[in-house]
Amino acid sequence: MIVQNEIASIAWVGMGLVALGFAYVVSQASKPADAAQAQAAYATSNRLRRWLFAGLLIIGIAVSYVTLKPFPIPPQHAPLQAAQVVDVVSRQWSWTLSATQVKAGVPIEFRVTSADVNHGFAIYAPDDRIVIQTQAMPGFTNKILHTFHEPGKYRILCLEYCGLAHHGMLGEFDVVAADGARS
Ligand SMILES: [Cu+2]
Repeated sequence: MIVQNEIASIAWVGMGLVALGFAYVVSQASKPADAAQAQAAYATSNRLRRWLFAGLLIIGIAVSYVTLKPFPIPPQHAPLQAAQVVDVVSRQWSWTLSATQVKAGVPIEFRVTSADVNHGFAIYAPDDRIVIQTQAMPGFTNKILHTFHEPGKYRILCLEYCGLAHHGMLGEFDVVAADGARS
């Protein structure tokens, strides 16, 4: 599920509310203070702050639970039993993949390592949205598991600065429909 656009909309609404709050404070700033009103406003803001804290705490716990339950990182020290395995070796400044064509609709295990320095292995969908990423580290093999649903040409970009030609460290592979035909 792609939720970036929804999150951006929520952020814009939140920023708008904050801006409205500022505008209200500025519009009220020149009015003389009234001791009784100030006391009442202080009590109200204290009450609101307690509710806000409780609300944010509950939302934070709920969002953490819902988003971390399908934890994206699979167990690293057990076989993953994925239908396809792609070994990925990174080096300054290229990616070597054991397969450049994978099937859509079945889980694929990427085993990612590095032959020299740390790199950032990131897969981008044809619409340039990041799909999944992990570190490529010398001496370690990091496993990630992903099921592609959209056939197409996927790109690999390095997400960790790794030297002079880091920006040119690109790779690509094809995701084909499960019956083997390109769609
Ligand atoms: Cu890099």
